[in-house]
Amino acid sequence: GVDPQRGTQRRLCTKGDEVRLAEEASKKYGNTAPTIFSKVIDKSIPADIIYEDEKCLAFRDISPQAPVHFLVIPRVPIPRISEAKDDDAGLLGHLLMVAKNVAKQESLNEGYRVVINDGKHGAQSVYHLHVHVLGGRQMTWPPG
Ligand code: TR5
Repeated sequence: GVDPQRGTQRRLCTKGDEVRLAEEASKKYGNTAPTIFSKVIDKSIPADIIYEDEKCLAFRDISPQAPVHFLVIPRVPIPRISEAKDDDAGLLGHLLMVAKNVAKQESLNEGYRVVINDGKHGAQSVYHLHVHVLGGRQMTWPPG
């Protein structure tokens, strides 16, 4: 016979991963407005993606501030580091591990800068958490 539950189940299971992740994130973080990075994730706009896995991706910054400048972003749209939850700890650790692995892949053997901008004073412009990795030149301190 026909299981009336089955149609619903199937529809849930066949929803795109990005849609499902966005739904989960909006439950967790409130109204998570999609940003340009959602389009990078779903590949509706082009980006120079240099690494991806089931939790995150890394792509070159469109306006590089150093010879090598890439961003590591989670697939779930956490808006900013200040809104991360305790159970995001594993994911945040993963982003840093990916940052250092991709830095090695990019031959940043003499070091690099890892930056997360948060909010207005942090000069954050895209409200989808991202880890900047900059290298290939001497950095200075303090940053502007
Ligand atoms: O200022 P925060 O920390 O929010 O950094 C946002 C970064 O995203 C900046 O370094 C921008 O240059 C970068 N950005 C912005 C866009 C973009 C991008 N990197 C790659 N691809 C991008 N596309 C397609 N569109 C953007 N608006």
